[in-house]
Amino acid sequence: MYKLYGRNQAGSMAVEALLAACGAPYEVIVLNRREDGSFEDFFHAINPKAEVPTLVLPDGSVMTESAAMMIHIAEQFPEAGLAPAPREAGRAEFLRWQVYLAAALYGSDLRLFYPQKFTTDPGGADGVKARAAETMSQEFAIYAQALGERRFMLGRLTALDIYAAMLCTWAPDVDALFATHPNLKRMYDAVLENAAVKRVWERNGM
Ligand SMILES: N[C@@H](CCC(=O)N[C@@H](CS)C(=O)NCC(=O)O)C(=O)O
Repeated sequence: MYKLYGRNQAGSMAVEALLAACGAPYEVIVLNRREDGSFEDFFHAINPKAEVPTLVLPDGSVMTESAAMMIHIAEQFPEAGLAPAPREAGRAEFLRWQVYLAAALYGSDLRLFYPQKFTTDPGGADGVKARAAETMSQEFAIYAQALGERRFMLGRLTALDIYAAMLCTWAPDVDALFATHPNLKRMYDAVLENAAVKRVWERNGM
């Protein structure tokens, strides 16, 4: 049984959706923040960075980093076909974009939503936020250009598209994002055609 620590609509949403789409046995522990914004003490003991998603694997070991989880889970359930196998065509592209989304776009999202964490200057948060929004639009544009006319980045639904769909929901103006990049909207809608993903989106209050 996988145990996923998450928060609704946060980075755990894509991991939860992938577990569901793979038919994996899992439970979700939805964390709430304390008044000061921090998570409860017990969670710090599981993940010293106290970030969601945090995944406890069936063998009891703890995994952090959402991109690694997406790759690992998809590999554990090859019959679900949600990632190309290591020697299959598209594997390099899969890894490239999965890491790109996590390192670039997720990073920009964090700077946008938690700007104060990225500066020691008490008046610096607005600048961090403004630059993060600019960077994020460039990063979405690069992803959209690579997607081109395809419904899914690799031609069929993979973990990558589920993760990309989650990131779209974090854009400061989702309607504007989709108006600028209709192919991202097409990809997003196609991801949500998966019944398991849709159920998880709904459970997350989307
Ligand atoms: N690199 C990590 C980033 C995880 C992360 O920063 N998650 C955010 C929510 S999306 C978080 O838990 N931040 C701390 C907080 O909310 O207090 C990953 O990809 O899993």
